[in-house]
This record gives sequence, structure tokens and C-alpha cells, in this order.
Amino acid sequence: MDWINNICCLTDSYKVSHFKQYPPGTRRVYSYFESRSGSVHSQTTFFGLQYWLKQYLAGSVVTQAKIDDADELFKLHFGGDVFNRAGWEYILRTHGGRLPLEIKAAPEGTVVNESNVLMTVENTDDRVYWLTNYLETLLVQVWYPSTVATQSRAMKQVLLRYLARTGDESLVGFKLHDFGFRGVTCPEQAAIGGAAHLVNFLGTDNVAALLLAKRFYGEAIAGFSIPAAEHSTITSWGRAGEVDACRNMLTQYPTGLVATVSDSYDIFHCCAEIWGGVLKEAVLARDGVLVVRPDSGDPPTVVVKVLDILGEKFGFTTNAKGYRVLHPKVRVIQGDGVDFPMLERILNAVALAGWSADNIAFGSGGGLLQKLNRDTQRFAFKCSSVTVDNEERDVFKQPVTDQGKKSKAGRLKLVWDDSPAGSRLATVPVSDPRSDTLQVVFRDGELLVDQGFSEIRQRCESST
Ligand code: AOY
Repeated sequence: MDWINNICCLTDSYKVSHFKQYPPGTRRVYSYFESRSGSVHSQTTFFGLQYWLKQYLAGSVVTQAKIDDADELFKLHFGGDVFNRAGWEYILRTHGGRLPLEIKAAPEGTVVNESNVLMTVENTDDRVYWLTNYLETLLVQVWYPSTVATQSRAMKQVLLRYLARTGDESLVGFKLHDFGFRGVTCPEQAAIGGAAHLVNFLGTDNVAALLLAKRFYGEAIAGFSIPAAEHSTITSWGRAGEVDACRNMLTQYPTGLVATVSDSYDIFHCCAEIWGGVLKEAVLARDGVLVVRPDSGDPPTVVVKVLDILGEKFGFTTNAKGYRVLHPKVRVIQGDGVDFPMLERILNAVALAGWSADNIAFGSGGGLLQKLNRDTQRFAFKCSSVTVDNEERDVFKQPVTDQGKKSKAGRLKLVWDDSPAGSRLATVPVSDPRSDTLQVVFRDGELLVDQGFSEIRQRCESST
């Protein structure tokens, strides 16, 4: 990744020109990051900044070679001298290549309502006023893990609602498995989005996510998986060999959980005549749990029919909440077509058919890591204060064409606001006497806070 790791270039082209555009005498630029009102999910989980700080911003990140590379590129790109070579050389000479910025941020895993400050950025050297918003491009990318963590948490709440009504809430950690590595754009995105999902869950097939959680958040092993079939391993045996392929899964993995995709030819035939027929005694004799995976068709219809067939063949019990639970050696995982709306449609169909949510887990790929964008939670980074000469001025935008894009003014803090209804995080001016939840995480090239994955998980889970 060293071809792209040049801080001078990790920005939008127009920002390279902005150092000449602030008012004369500008010494400080102060900007903040928020999820604006009108987002898809009413609460937002903040996660991922520490990866950007460690990977791109901490330490001596400016070198003469990087400045020279950027200068050469921008000469060609703009057809002239637009790049602030002298400004970057000043950072190199005066600050040893360390960025003279202060970044404050909400602790990762913090859950806020819409329209709250999550991060603030300000230059610490008067001559480097232009750097604050030069970094907007890179810092705003935190929208992605924050949105994945936000949506994954919303999916967890849906699962918890159905588990509370029909089964056992303690099972929730393994109810939404990350199938998304292949569906994203690159390994870095898989790692970032997959780690964000693991803030809420324990199940993943996204190995890149494990690497990020370990290297950047100190978590030795953030997620777990089990042996599982794919279509190639089943269909290689031929259509007539499907039963042998299935038997092989049971014998190769004689204990514990094992998952087998079962729709290669006919999911209903596979459930009735293979798992619930020829191999029924082998499944029951095995010291573990068989997880049957349908992978095509209308998910609510197919899942209910699979549960009905497996229930008829293997038997079931009825739990204290009045819902049916399959024989303990058989479960189902649905990993096709699962996104936020589909999750609830399936759970609703399962409950309506009298089946407990205990019977089923979900896999989600594109729906978990890809079917979202910066507008999902309406993330934005805006300047709210500048200091020009000795005058601190409030700054904001208020477009007549969209009142929803009005930005906040002044220096901000995030405080616990107590009302009769309970305590919630609120954004107030820095003059407010209450203590700030935002922490200084970065100053002048130094990372000042190192957050562990378990504290992040706890913070997210304990917030209401
Ligand atoms: N994994 C549970 C463990 C994982 C997978 C990964 C794309 C699993 C399947 C399964 O049971 O079936 C990426 C599709 C499936």
C-alpha cells in the first residue's frame, strides 16, 4: 500500500488549492464531523477512526520524497503550480513531518442520536490553518465503518426483538455472520467493514476483519467460524453423489457445528430425503449440530418450508414462549438475499409459522458491508469556527435550497444531558460547564488514546 500512502495526495484535488482561499490572517480552522438529522437509522455508532489515525496520520508522515512526488503529480494534474509545496515543507522542517493538528473524538463504540458532534479537528500551528480541511477527505471515510456498525447494531436489535418474543436472547452474538469479503471492493474495505460488524457480533467468515481487529484494536481473535461447505465441494460429487457429499461432511467433521449448503439441486429434497432420510441416523449419531443452508428462492418462503420439513423429519419441542424448536442436532442458516429489510421479513415469517428464532442464523454479505453509503447516516464534515488575526468567528452554512444542510456554528462539545426521560448525549457550545465526552485522540502527530476492541464492544452494547 505504500504507492498510495502519501498524505499530501490523500485528498480531493480542489482542496490542494484551498490554502489561498481563506481570508487573510486566518490562523485557525476548526471543523467537526456529524451524522446529520434525517438519517436512515436514528442512532449512529461511531467506529473506525483509530484505524485511520494509526495507518495514515500518526508519526512522521510527511517526507521530502512524498512532497516531491505530490508536487510533480499536481503540476501535471493542474497544468501549473497549485500545490502548497512551501506549506508541506514547513511541516517537514518545523514539525519533523508530524501533522500539527488536534483531533478530538467520541470514544469508539459510542452511540449517539442524529445531529451530534462525533469528531473535531483543528490546526495547532497558526501557519498550517489550511491542513484541517485538507484532511476532510480521509477523515470522513470513517462514515463507512460507522455506518456498517450502525446498521449491524440495528440488525442486532431486530434479532433481539424476535429472540425475546420466540426464543433465547443469549444466542444473538452468532445470529448474523459476515459473508461479505467477496462482495466489497478490496481487502482494506473488507477489513474495515468486517471489523465494524464485529463491534456487535461474534460470527464472521471475513478473515481480513480479524487482522484489522488484532493489529489496530489489540483483539487476539475478534470473531469465530465453523467448517462449512460451498457449492463446489458439494457439486463436484455430481448430482447423484449429493448424498455422498453430504455424508462426507458428517464424517470429515465428526464433532461440533458443521454447515452444508443444501440447495445445489433441490433444497426440499435434500432436507427430506438426504438429511431427514438416508443420513438421518448419521446426523443424530453425530456429536454435534448440522446447520442446513438454503441459498436460493424467496428467503421467507424457503426458510419456513425448510424448517417445516426438518421439523417433520427430526422432530421438535415447544419452548416456554410457545414456539417450536428443532431437534438440537439440526439448525438452519440463511445467507442469500439477507439485508436489513429482509432480515425482519424472514424473522416475521418464521415466527408466524410458529418457529422460534433460535432455529435460524443469518449470513449477510452485500447487505451488511456494501448496501450503504455516506448518505445512509448523512455524514458530513464542516468548518464551524475560524480564527482570523485575533478574532474567533463562528462559521456555518445555511443553504436556502436545503435547510437540512444547515451546519453548526462555533466550537462544540458532546455532553451527557439529563432529562426526566433519561440521559443522552447532546452537542453544546464549548462554553457549557459539563465535561466533554470527546477525547483528544491525536495531537501533533501523536496518538494519545489506544482503544481496545472489548471496551468498544461494551460501550456499544451498554448504550440504549
Ligand atoms: N460461509 C456458517 C459458517 C460460514 C460463507 C462465506 C460466502 C458459512 C458460510 C456457513 O455456515 O454456511 C462467504 C458465503 C458463505
